[in-house]
Amino acid sequence: MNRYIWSMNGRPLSETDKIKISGDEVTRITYNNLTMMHHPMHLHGHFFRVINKNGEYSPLKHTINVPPMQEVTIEFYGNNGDEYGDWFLHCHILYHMNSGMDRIISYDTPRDPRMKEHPVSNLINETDPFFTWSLVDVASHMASFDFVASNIRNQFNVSAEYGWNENLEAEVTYERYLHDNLRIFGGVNVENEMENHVDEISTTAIAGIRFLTPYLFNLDVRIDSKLRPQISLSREILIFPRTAIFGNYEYQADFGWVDELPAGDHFNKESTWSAGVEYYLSRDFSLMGSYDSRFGAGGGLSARF
Ligand SMILES: [Cu+2]
Repeated sequence: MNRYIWSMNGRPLSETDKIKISGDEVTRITYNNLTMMHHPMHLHGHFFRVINKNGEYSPLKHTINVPPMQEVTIEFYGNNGDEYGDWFLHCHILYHMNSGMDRIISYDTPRDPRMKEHPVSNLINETDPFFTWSLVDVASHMASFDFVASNIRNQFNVSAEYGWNENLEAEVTYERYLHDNLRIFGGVNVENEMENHVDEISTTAIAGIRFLTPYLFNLDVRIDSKLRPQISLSREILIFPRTAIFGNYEYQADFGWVDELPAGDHFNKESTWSAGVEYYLSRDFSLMGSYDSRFGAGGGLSARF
């Protein structure tokens, strides 16, 4: 599952200032839709002219659909100086609106005093909510749990995997989005020290970067508090309408900088990988089968909520 964010000029409402306009001038806005979806753009409190080939007979509208990869230009004149204060401009697909595809158009006049109870910050907060989602896998070889809470810039992750052969890994991280695809993270990782035994648990602090690469690979580069660098790469690909394959590869190097390595070793490595297939039964449930180098092979059920 992925985050869901919409913006205008690459910026969601919560990261912009008002667009200042003057009631004495014609304001012209050109929408360039570089997405593959329609965006019906609505401006509150105005009828604007849609500039098209009809010249003087250009239609007056309060909402104009901007089709994928099309350009639409509108203009308006502050209703001949009658308008003042702040006006909301937004995509009328409500889940685009709620995730940042909006602006506030503001005349160079005082705000309407009746709007005192409704500061702009309320509106902005409404377009930057936290969304949460979870995933539970229960299979013959392992069980896992993932939880994500995310708004535009911040994300909290909890994940845990337990193999019935007594292998465990759990992680809590906070991520900060620097860019759509790049974030820095820090947190805590818990893992069993010895293979197939959970009586010795190692807890480390971790920090690194996560990057969604071209072709949608999830790259995770990190170092832990025992100064062990680790890189991992994962990807899920939908190969049929309800069938996806997925894989994950993880490589950790240990140069013995903090914990001494056994018997005079100077270098230790640990690589783990998994690969599997998932069949979507419904929005909430999937059948899955996978092989994991720690847990072995098995199959089971995934639930999303
Ligand atoms: Cu939209």
